[in-house]
Amino acid sequence: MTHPEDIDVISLARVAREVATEAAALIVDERPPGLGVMTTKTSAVDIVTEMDQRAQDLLRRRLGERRPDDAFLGEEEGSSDGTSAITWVVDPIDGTVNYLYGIPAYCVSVAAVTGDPREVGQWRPVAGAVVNPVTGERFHAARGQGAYRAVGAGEATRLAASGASDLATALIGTGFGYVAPRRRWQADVLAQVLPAVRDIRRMGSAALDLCHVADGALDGYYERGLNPWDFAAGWLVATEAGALVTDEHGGAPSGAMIVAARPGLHAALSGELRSAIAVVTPETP
Ligand code: LIP
Repeated sequence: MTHPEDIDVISLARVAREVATEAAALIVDERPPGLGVMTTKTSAVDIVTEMDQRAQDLLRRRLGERRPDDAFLGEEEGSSDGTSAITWVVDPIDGTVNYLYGIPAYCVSVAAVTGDPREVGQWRPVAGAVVNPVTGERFHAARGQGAYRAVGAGEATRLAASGASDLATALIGTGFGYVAPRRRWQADVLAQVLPAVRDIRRMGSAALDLCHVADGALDGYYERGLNPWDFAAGWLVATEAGALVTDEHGGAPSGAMIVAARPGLHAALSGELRSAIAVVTPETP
């Protein structure tokens, strides 16, 4: 098995950038007129369009061509094991509801990770890219090499997360799940957090939320309910831009909670979340 220090993270980041950019072009250029919902998953509002599947099929084909020994884990059907140290964790369209409604806040997220992305705390991203085809923003990072954003044909610029440390003047991103008990709990937590911060932004894509922590458009972000493909690439982009990305106790980020901000604000936001979670009605299954 390849040791993590022997992994060529710069090459992996180039692959992530190139395949994410190709898939991002596909979902815009080949979007059919009258695009509708192809199927649903956890609820009637947890939707999949034909372009989610087509984009994932393209990502899987390209990654199979360029990295045949690696494993693949995608949001939609069709994951596979590998023989190398790398698993590609992809969200073919993060922000699917925004995509369906034509709201310009959706992206393709591609990450190369070591470890098992199905096991909390047992994996980490080593390279990743997040591409918003509407704005032309291409966020990318390789472990230990910094985080960058390029727009259109422009040069990539290095990113640095916001230096905000005061929660009361911090702009915080978050998101909501697809089933009522989870949304009720999220609303209860939000009711505690909202008075303690500058304001909240709910943009509808975790990958873009994390990239906007990296570029300073958000001071911080938190959300419960994410899957590895929602945050794998954004986790690395935010980390390489100087943010701390953990759960609210400082452990590995997971579906239970992800908190992202520079260390000072991260501590204040995590404390606020722990206090809020302690007083709200526990989430019912
Ligand atoms: C989305 C996440 C977002 C969350 C949405 C949804 P999807 O992922 O990126 O943060 O709030 O409810 O889960 O479903 O568009 O890939």
